Amino acid sequence: MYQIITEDGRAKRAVFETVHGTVQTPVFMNVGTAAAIKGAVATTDLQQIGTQIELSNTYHLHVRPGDQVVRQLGGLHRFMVWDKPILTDSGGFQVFSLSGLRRIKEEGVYFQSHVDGRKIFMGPEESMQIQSNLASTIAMAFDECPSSVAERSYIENSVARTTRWLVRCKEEMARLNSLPDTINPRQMLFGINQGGVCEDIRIAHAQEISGLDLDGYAVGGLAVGESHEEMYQVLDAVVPHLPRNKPTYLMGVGTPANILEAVDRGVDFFDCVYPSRNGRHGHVYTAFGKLNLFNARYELDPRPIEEGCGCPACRNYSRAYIRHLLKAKEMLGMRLCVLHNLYFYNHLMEEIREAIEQRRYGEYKKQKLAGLLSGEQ
Ligand code: PRF
Ligand code: ZN
Repeated sequence: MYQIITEDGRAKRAVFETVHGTVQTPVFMNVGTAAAIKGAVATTDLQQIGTQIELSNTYHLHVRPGDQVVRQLGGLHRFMVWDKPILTDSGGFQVFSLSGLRRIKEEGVYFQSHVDGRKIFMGPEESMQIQSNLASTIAMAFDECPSSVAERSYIENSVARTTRWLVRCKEEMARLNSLPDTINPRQMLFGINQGGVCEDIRIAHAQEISGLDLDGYAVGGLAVGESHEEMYQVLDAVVPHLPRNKPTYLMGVGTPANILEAVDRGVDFFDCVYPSRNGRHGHVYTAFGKLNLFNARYELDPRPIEEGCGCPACRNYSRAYIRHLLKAKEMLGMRLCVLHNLYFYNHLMEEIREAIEQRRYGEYKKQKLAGLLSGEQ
């Protein structure tokens, strides 16, 4: 159940209730693709950095260790020891971004595993079955994310097929949820809007899928090479055509600035590899922009990554020490940077929620963006 608490312009502050607990939105989902947050971050760490919901991938877990293995161990929550909500992405996008050889047909996608090259078929039913075995809180519909340079005619055909796949996902999910041995019989399904940067296709698709009464709606196919301005224009056009009384999820986005702008356009769920990926490379977020801790200027810097930050890295360690760990390729260096970055994103969302509640989101966004762009300290 999704309930809006406060609206400020188009920004929404809401609560989303699931079988695994309540999510306060807007929220940033921490990415644990293969049932682990990269950078040696344990689920016990997530409790400390304010993570509300974790995201894993159908495709990766199907390939390794196999969704049947996860199912036999009681589902993803028990497997990775995380009792809060988990969203699983459907595999569609990962098939397109990871697998070299693939063939898209009406029934689904034929492709080769990026791990061992074995042939795999995945369609809407397979994706739902895998996600049901993983027993995530929220399953994503199986979609196609067309390339950012795809022709209009290709996008039209692709979006029409994604709609037919969505109907099949909904039917299969209902069937799986009614089976006696399903681990999470209350698994939810989010549909995914596609259409590249063609606003008319996007709007028509949004209107079509809004009628399916799903648990939430995602905007996919963005942040795949178009400009930030184009992405904001698509959000301006399409979000008003998605149900306002359901959560809206912008898939794979993005920078702190992208999130601030998207919240202002009515988005309430986000996920992105940036905080964990950047952290593994020693790039850390602050209110004044990103720092590269490999930079020589931090060699003797006794300050924490960010003054006043409550994360496990900043409460204990200096920039100089973390820089040393990174240079010495000590795993702890990466780990501390990832913990700081995830805390930064989770904390940003907390500030965003507070600003909406106090109906000062516009002013907050302006100030926050100015700080983020002000450059390295
Ligand atoms: N579809 C799915 N997952 C995704 C995307 C999509 O379009 C994107 C696009 N930014 C990220 N993750 N299923
Ligand atoms: Zn910190």
